Amino acid sequence: MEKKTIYALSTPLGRGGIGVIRVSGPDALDVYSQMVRVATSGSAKGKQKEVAPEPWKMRRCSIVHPESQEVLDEGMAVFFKAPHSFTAEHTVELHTHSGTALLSSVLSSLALFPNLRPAQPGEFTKRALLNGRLDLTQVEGIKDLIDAETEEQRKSAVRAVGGHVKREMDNIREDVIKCLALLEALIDFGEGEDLEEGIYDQAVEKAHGLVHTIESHLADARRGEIVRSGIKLSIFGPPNAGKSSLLNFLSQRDAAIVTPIPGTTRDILSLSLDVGGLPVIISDTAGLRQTKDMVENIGIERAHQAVHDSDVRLCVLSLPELRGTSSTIDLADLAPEYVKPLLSPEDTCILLNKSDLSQSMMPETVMLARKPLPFWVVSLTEGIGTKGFLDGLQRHLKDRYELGADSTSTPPLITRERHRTHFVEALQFLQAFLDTPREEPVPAAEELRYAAQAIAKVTGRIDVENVLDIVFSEFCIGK
Ligand SMILES: Nc1nc2c(ncn2[C@@H]2O[C@H](COP(=O)(O)OP(=O)(O)O)[C@@H](O)[C@H]2O)c(=O)[nH]1
Ligand SMILES: [Mg+2]
Repeated sequence: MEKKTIYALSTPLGRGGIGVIRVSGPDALDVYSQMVRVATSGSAKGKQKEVAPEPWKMRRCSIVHPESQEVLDEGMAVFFKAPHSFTAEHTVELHTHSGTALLSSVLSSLALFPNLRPAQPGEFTKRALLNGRLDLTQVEGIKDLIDAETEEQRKSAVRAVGGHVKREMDNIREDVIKCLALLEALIDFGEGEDLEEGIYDQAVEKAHGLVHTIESHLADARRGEIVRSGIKLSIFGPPNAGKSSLLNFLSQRDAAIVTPIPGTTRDILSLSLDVGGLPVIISDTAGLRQTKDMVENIGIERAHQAVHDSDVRLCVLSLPELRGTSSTIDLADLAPEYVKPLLSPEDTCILLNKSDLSQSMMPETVMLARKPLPFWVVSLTEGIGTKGFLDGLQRHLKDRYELGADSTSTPPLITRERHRTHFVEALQFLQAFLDTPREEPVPAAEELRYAAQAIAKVTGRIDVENVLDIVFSEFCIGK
């Protein structure tokens, strides 16, 4: 027989203040009755006994071995009665002190119960999903919340766990189904006889609105996905400009080798940093130049790839080596030839380094293809301008990626490629609906059904909708 009740240690294994062991399933109460002993006011001093648990109430107790009744630890226990638990099943939590031998004595006691088995990874959450307590976007949110390393990642995950994504997706899906309901009514009852005129037009209008909504969610520059996985920032430029010095400055340690010899950095060196709450993965790359050195050439090829793959390109140039005389630096003229192909006006910021060696006047604008680029002037070795640069970079990244810290920007809905794929799919079906001639309502309705299914895949809600219910609840059909 399949063992339906699962157990696992929910806190990290090892020494700590407390450890929490979770048991979920139909036999969870057995664990409570055999392993939890509570001192009651009526019992003799020091004498503890088995009591029926009061749901959702934490109790001070002894946790005992289910057979020998030997006390394993003094702790706490709580019983969550189905369906009001995380998994929607009966759940018992045993809170003990945390130590390896102690925890394994509790876990091996649980193994003695014939109907219990250890949980698989994520199985408690999987049950919560299967029992309808959470949808897929909330499950993903829980994982992201646990994995969150920066403030913005945490905020985004909390929104998903709280059902923000689910609600939004459900709304969109409901609108598609309303659209479908109009068509179904039309197919079943025929326009102009039992139904009012203009039903098809209503459906088309709704579908246009949906296309607009979905398109605006898709046009989010992948902000949500980027913050979830980390903003990829590549440092590139000619040799000896100070790229590796910059990486070391940002990471506040000597991660990269810095020497006056051009061509020192050959392979890509990446580090994860928290920049003002945003997760940033910074890569230092080999300096771009012409060389016969085979290893360096491979490094340069990798540098190109890294720059192309990055979300933000930070180009480091040596200020004294820029020959300009005016206060405007036009990179189309002045940037080194090997660097030019990697400068893209949308994604590039410029760091002008070695200001301590520069005699010329301070640049006021840095241009590329008539577009001003964000830029900063520093001396990394002398520590001049570095504070302004850090603040500026932080502001630049926040403007691009921050998730609704101020009330003007709405946080992006899409935080995963998976969501995007289904959204694009839904959009295509809606377009197909709009492209279907209105004389063919049956295939047109089919496209809408697919669109609704595509959105349902985001939340994992793929049950069959009773479209007729909506038809009857929303309009009055004949008499
Ligand atoms: N004078 C001066 N030298 C610097 C500055 N930043 C870096 N350097 C020096 O320039 C050389 C090359 O630096 P590195 O970071 O290895 O450059 P990379 O080749 O671009 O990675 C080293 O000798 C650094 O000490 C600066 O702001 N001023
Ligand atoms: Mg270097």
